[in-house]
Amino acid sequence: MYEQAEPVRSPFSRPNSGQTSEPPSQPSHVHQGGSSWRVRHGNGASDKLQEDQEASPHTYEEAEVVKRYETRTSAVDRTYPGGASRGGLCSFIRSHRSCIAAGIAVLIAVGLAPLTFINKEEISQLSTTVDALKRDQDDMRQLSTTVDALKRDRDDMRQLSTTVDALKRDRDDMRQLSTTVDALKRDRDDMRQLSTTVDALKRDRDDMRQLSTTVDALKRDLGSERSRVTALEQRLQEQPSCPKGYTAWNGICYKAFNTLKSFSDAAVACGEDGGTLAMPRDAGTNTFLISLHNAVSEKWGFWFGLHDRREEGSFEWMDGSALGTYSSWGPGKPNNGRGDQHCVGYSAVPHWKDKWVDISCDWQFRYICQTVPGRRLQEDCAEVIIITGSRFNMAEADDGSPTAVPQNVCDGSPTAVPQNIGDGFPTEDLCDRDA
Ligand SMILES: [Ca+2]
Repeated sequence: MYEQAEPVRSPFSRPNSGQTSEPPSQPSHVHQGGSSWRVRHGNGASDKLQEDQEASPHTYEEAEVVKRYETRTSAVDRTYPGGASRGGLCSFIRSHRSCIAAGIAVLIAVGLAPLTFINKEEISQLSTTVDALKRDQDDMRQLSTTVDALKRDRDDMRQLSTTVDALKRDRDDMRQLSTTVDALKRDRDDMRQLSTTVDALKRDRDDMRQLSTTVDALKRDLGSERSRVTALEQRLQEQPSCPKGYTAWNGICYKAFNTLKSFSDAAVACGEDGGTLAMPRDAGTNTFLISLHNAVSEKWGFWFGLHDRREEGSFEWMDGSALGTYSSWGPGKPNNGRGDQHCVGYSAVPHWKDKWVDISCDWQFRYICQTVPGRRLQEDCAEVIIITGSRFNMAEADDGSPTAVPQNVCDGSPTAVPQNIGDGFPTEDLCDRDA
């Protein structure tokens, strides 16, 4: 039992224990100390034992050693019963000190030999264990370092995960933001198109305003034009028109008659229409008369109102005025051929076609008459009415309806002023020459 308890602490806590060779001291000291080490150290080490007693706690193994020692001392006491001869014992020990010491040394050597062997193995095993434990410790340290690093990595991973989550949220936010931006871009494009449309509508509105202004101006112009047209129509109705069959040219009415007459008879016929033979005093009128009579006949000549009946070579118009500077004589004309060519007309001969020629006044020619607008032909005058003392003729108006006209329009008299015809009534036919 001693060998089993001893190795637990001796190799490390007390490296020098067991190497002493001093004999044990008195059993009473050993017993009072309660430690196996005090047994081996003897009385000389009592002070040190006392320090060990105070410094080291009792252990189970030490208690066992003390118990065994007590057992031995009891046996010694029993070998020397009563202990009465303590002085004899001491003298015995002093006398046999060397022998006892030798015996104790032998005993110790015998007891420590296997212990030393066992301790070496145990030390070797413990050293191996310690090395293993040191390696384990190092491994643990490395493992701890690794764990710490892993913990840091884990923390980093957590932070990274947090960052990744934040980035994901940011990504989602960016996606939503991108979607919003796209929507805003579309809205912007729509706004631009809308703005363009609005601009176009504004231009259209401005155009409409201008158009409306133009329309208003045109309406005003139309109103004024209508008023002017109405006034012109009224003036036209008020202005006298040409007699039936006559055509107006520069305010004078002309007619080409497809009837053969001498110059004098033609002049009388024109007078019956309230006019005279035509008098082409200028080139325009002359051209108009040529077209007028050619429309009636291009194969015959036509009288017009020029003659030198009063004085040879002194041509004058029907109203007595001189020929003037304008003329349209044919080649070689006037030549007063045969000495009796005193009347003038348009020639139909190819050599003088539409030119003026002086010919005999007795020749049978067609003729052209002229009169003033408003004059009524006698055949159009139906009857005479007396209106407030004045004489009027009933005549045919332009639209064919009967109307009252001053008497002079029928006979060419210089009198007659139109009066109120509302209260007039027919009395007699003054267009009849007998009236
Ligand atoms: Ca003549």
